[in-house]
Amino acid sequence: MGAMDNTDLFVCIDHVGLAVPNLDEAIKLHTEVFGWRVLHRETNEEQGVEEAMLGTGDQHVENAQIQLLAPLSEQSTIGKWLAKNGGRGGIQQLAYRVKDIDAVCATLRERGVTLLYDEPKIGTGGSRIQFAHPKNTGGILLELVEPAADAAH
Ligand code: V0V
Repeated sequence: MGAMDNTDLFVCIDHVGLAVPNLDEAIKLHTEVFGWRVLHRETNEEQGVEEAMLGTGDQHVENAQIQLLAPLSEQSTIGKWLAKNGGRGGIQQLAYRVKDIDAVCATLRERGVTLLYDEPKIGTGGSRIQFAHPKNTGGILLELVEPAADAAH
């Protein structure tokens, strides 16, 4: 598969992922104080998270979302991240939306980026997700998201 043009790589910022110790408390803060709305909530056993996607009241196709990520166990990725960060919440990941995750992954691999999984895994709302290790990205955990075909965006 040939490399893509840079303009074809990312559609927009899909979401910013916040690690939180307690999902209900975090939802309360972000809805009651900051005015976000809960768009979707689910448990993803494979990723070890209970998560909620938050959007603005007037959500358009390319509005970024906030993803609240609470750990299912202390050994999960988010559990370990929280332990390393003093148990407090914080920004854990930045997620870019893509149209064709397989093509984007192939291009990034050609450019020397280390991706975590051989094949994309299932993310929120039936999306396909992949991550680039922070060592290749200037210290940020980058996620790629290809929304499910029937998703609103
Ligand atoms: C670790 N490091 C980070 C980081 N986590 N840097 C920036 N952002 C993060 N979130 C750095 C850490 O400071 C170390 O740097 C190095 O990476 C190794 O750290 P570690 O504590 O040993 O961490 P690991 O290697 O156990 O885990 C790091 C990886 C892990 C990236 C492998 O977080 C991972 O598998 N992430 C992908 C899956 C994920 O995040 N799932 C939860 C969200 P130094 O000290 O070596 O310089 S699920 C989700 O997003 C869903 C469902 C969705 O979007 O739909």
